[in-house]
Amino acid sequence: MKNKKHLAIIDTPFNVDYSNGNISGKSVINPIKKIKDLQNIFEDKQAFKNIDGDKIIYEVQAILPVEEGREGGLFYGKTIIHPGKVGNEYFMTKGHFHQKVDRAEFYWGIEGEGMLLLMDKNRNTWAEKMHPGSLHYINGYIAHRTVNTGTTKLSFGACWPSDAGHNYQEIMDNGFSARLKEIDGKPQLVSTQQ
Ligand code: M6P
Ligand code: ZN
Repeated sequence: MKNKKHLAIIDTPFNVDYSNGNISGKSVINPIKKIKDLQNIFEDKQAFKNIDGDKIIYEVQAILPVEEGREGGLFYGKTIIHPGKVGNEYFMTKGHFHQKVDRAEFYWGIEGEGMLLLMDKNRNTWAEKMHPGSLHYINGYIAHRTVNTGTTKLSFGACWPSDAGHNYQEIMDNGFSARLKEIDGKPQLVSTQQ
């Protein structure tokens, strides 16, 4: 039959549970980052060694409807960072610039309390508070890392262009210019610059 698709009503391909941001649907990928995947991310090397390498620090669910690197598409994700610290530094993501460095991204808070750490090309670093309902526009050229400063899991959503890519190397080599640590019982941004 001609024009069959034109009149079709089809099943919803993806669903989001708004109580916790969980994504379901075909081809949801679920990468997991354990402490052993996060070498050289945290400052306190001794505290890092004392944690079981298989301990899960964060988990991502993502829908990549087009091939990564292709121009014009959008990706959608949810990240859960478990609560905890390495020494006095909170659990956090690796953090990245985009490989196509001008590409932007939205993040939004779903569950828990945290901070979005942002750093520009001149290594100026600042943090935005994340909480359920917080919305964050991350401009191109800005490195971004999320930190769970609370005692429960931090969940947040993300939407980014399919050709953005991840540049982890810059952060692996030089880190951010500040770290989020618990000092006197509260989160504080501590400069790493001399
Ligand atoms: C968000 C998005 C993803 C990213 C993930 C984890 O869901 O920004 O692109 O992969 O957070 O962050 P990272 O890649 O820095 O570990
Ligand atoms: Zn990104």
